[in-house]
Amino acid sequence: MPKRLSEASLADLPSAVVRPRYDRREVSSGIVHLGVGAFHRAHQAVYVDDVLAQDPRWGIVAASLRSPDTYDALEPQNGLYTLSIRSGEGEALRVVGSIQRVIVAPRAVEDLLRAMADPRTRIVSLTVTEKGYCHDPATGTLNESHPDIVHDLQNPHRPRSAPGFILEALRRRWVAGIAPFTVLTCDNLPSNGHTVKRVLTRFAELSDPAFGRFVADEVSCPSTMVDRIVPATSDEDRRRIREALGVTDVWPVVTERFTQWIIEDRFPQGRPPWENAGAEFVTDVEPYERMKLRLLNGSHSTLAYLGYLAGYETVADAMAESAFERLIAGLMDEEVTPTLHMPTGADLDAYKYALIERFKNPALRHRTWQIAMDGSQKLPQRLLGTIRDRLRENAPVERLALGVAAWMRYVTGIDENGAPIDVRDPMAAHLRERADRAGGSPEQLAGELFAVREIFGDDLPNDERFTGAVGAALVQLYANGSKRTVAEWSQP
Ligand code: CS2
Repeated sequence: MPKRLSEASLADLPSAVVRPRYDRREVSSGIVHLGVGAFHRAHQAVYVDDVLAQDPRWGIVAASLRSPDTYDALEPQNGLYTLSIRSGEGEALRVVGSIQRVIVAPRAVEDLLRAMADPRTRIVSLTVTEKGYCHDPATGTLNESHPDIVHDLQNPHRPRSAPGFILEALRRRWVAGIAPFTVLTCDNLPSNGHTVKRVLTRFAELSDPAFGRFVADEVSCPSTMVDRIVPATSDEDRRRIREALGVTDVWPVVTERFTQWIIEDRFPQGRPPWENAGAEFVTDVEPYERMKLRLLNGSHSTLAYLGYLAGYETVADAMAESAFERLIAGLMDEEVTPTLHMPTGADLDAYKYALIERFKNPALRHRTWQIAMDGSQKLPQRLLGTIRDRLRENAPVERLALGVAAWMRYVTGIDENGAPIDVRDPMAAHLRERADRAGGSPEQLAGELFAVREIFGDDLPNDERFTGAVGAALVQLYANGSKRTVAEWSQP
């Protein structure tokens, strides 16, 4: 049995493996991160790792809001883990050292709150996925009846939700006269900084209007655009990486070479020099966010639902099919691009070209099922916002509507062969109930699902150009299946 990756075994690694170029004992923690999943470990934690040699005050205390899995993996490894960068050309390995400590929030609430309230903590960042904001996806406002929000308002000292932890820590700082930390969201939400600020301000107001004013006036929530494709780690990845390292890393993360981070430069308490690690600081992130959400994530979700239904396990498998590639290229060029208004200098053609190549990366096994998760939280910013903009111009929305229709078929929980689909979504049970009421009729299914206001709002269900396009696509998906539908839609 090989040794475990740790401080003690770092010296045993093959020389090609990059490792921290700073003394970890000198590092202090300036960031508390909520949601220590694979994405954070392949993205922000690497940008931090890149600058700790220049400024050691920005180490990360990382918290899992639910499961102890990451703690169990990283604690015996002194927080160290391997980043694998894979493409068709091979694999490069690097050990990342920026995570100093992992906290499992549910069993160490006070420990986490203390770390967040500590004056040395100047940034609290988050990757808690869309649903972690406890908001209404269609409007971006706090869902005041969300069970975690109801709980956290009643038990502010024992929060469960990310907003609940942030507000209790901010309240402690407010009472103690310590300046608030910057709240840095790194999730794929539209105007993510504004959304988190809106959610936090409303939540604070509900507990105490004076505190609400403090949050509104004093807490900075810069928006960010984050981008790196990070599929879930597989056992095969673990095995391959163990062999290459000669030591065991229980939870390495695997990603692509591409990485991008665009951030609004609003950090009243200071920030790491992330520009030296390739991050871009701008005054307005929104055009970049919209570009990424609509082109990358919109295509991803479309590929996930159509690809899953067509029997493709991964994005690369679906994209190896020329009809899928043509559909996605058409979606991006004809239906999404006209809705984007980029600052001068942004090269959309190069971005889209690179995206197609990234989706085709044969070394990343990014499962369609993984991306299909939480569609109720993703559809509004990935497809529906684009559809609204197109309808305003009276422009066609066919391919976008096909993506929505594929989602509808997917959330019925039954695939094209009658086998069950493991639908993971906070609204899964509700969607399934509606699907069951439709009794297998695509027309009724569309009607049932359009009525879900949290996703489609009040406008889209009343727009026949939208309902007609989705309905027609759904009828075709039921009649011909996903593979044939995509082939027919993307004839050269
Ligand atoms: C994906 C994203 O799982 C998903 O929904 O679309 O995680 C995607 O890989 C990232 O946003 C890429 O930056």
